[in-house]
Amino acid sequence: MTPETARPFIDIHPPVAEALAAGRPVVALESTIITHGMPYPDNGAMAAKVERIIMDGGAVPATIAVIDGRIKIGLSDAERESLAMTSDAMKLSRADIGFAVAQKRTGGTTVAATMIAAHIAGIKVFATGGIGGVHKGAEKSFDISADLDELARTPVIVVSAGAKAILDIEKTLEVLETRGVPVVGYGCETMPAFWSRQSRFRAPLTLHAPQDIAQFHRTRQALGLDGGILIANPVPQNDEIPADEMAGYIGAAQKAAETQNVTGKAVTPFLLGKILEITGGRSLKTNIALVENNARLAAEIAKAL
Ligand code: PSU
Ligand code: MN
Repeated sequence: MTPETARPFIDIHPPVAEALAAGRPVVALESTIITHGMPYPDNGAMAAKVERIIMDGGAVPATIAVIDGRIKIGLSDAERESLAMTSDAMKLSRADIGFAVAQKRTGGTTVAATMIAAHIAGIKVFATGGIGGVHKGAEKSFDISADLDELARTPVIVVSAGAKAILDIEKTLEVLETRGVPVVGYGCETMPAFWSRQSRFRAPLTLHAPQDIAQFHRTRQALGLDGGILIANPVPQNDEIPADEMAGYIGAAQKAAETQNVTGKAVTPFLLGKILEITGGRSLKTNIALVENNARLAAEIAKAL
């Protein structure tokens, strides 16, 4: 897709269009987290709150989704709430966003598809929870998220709490390095692990200020280096579930996925749902807190750009 040929398929929400035209800061938000990442009504409440945080941070939020075949850059409150209630929405990545447009379907965009749409619209910063990555056992299943390839090719700064800890973080970091994706720990030397502030792995790079992230992005652009930057922003201390405690829950969820033969696109939503169930909702609280924390930082980066 190029901006020119894609334009007929895209609706830019008026406040987002105005901000982009005036060069004011805009932050993109994904919607698979709404359609497949959290249950109703927490998903809708989270999506509204995150938009509010970005506005309070001095930027304009643009939640991205495909609704009845239209690529939406920014949703109205009614559209966002209706998406949160849609139980049969597709999960759209690079492989299927074109299908959803052609077939006039509705779906939540993953990190990969949100990056594609954000870039077409000219949005440089995007906040999510955790990116997809290399699944545990990928040497057998070949399950590696399209998010990693997208980071390698599309120049958007993705603010995350790292890769979801259900993944093989070490292999995920290896693939990102191979594909030339910079991974920056925000204010930390250790790679965060989504629900937990720390994993067993070092953050490849570290920066301490939004201005430094903005300058890094501009420098990469000037050097003609393709692709995005992954920011790994640890969940606030008060909201974290420590990694050794999470390991047990993740192991149990993984076992359930194996027993029930869950594969492909269903794996990530299944594991997130199972962990929510096992932790009695505590993992969801942490997930919401880390998305909010990422939205705050993304607004700062968008302003610095
Ligand atoms: N972050 C969350 N919850 C989610 C996701 C991210 O806190 O549900 C979604 C993102 O949209 C990400 C997707 O792109 O999970 C990864 O799915 P997969 O592993 O199938 O590529
Ligand atoms: Mn997958």
